[in-house]
Amino acid sequence: MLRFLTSGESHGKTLIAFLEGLPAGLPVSISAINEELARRQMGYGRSNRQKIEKDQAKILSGIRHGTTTGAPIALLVENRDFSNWEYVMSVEKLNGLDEKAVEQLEKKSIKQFRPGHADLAGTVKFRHKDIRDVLERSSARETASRVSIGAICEQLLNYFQVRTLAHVIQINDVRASVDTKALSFDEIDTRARKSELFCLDDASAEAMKGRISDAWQSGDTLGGIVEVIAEGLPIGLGSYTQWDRKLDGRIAQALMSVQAIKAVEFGDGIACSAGPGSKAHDPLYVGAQGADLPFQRVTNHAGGLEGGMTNGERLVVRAYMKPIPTLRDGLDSLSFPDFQPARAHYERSDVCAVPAASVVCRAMVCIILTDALLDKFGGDSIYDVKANFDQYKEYCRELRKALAPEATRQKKD
Ligand code: EPS
Repeated sequence: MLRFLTSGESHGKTLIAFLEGLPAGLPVSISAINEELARRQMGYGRSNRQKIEKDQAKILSGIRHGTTTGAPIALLVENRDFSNWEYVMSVEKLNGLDEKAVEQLEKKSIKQFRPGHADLAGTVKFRHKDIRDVLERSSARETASRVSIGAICEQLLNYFQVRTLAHVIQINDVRASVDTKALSFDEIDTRARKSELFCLDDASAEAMKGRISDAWQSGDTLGGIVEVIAEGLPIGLGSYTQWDRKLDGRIAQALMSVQAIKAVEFGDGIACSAGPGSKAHDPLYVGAQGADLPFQRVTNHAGGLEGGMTNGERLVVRAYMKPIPTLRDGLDSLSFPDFQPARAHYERSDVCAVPAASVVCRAMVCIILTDALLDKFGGDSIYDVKANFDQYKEYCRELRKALAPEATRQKKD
């Protein structure tokens, strides 16, 4: 079983992450991790915090000479902003405060809840005396840890020719007018990587930027939709045999755990719920000789998952992000600890973090897919995993070979 944990506060000294359960012998590129961290910091509409941070993962254990050892991996990402928060985030009890410390503590104290954030429930639940104890850990800054872990997992997936990408399909009410079903993996990936907003359609991206500028002017924030795609997945990752082994459920949980994600959709799940069964499912036909799988699909409404398992088609999952709840003018709220009417607290914040969320969502999908792949093919060494994987691929090819050549039928439109 793959396990990972993160630790760290938004303005504390560092973010920490642990990853346990990778096989030994996987080559890991640190620069590939740092490239993903840099992408997470991109996107039009981010706060000035991103000018301070230059996220880099420092691997502390579990990798030697560029290769996993099978031991737990520990890594850290420094918060450069910590130098401005030394007193506020001090681990030691503060005694005999000087003027600078008193000023910093007063300036950074939070006395009003932000509706939509974890502030209210978190403060009550943990009986905190300071809302900051909630804000610091509930902040999306923590996603830098997840992206680091996801970027390591992605390298395991790539080892097995499984590729993943993410792109932005909507910001506010502007939807990219691109049908990704008609595009190859490489086309989608290349176009997303060229765009400042990771959006495939330049005209929509310009309109999205306009919406973000307007929101910034008016002190508002914007949400949107991101799509994660995975290709090259073997058939049968996940399982139908128990509720918590279902891969769609596990991916949905992982995506819903990303800050501000409020809904998840696989394939054409939402549209299909309004139509008949005859239009909702994906007819099968026999694939060409030499193909990895004997079965092909006319459509992919299921988004690559049936019965909680991969079915060999492209995995397509969308995550819906609400607008960030930290608003410049604040909503009507209550003060703490006296619960009097007050405007919500405002602290420097992003106007729109949808592009960043696409990087985080891809990382989460990579983590869950890696776990599912190791669950099916796992071994202590990458060579054991590869042997199991290759043997299963061969079994799938044999299924096709057993069919008469004339069994191949043309794909219907
Ligand atoms: C966040 C609030 C802001 C964001 C932060 C997430 O923090 P700050 O007040 O320090 O600017 O910038 O995101 C990051 C720091 C990051 O690296 O993504 C929140 O409340 O979730």
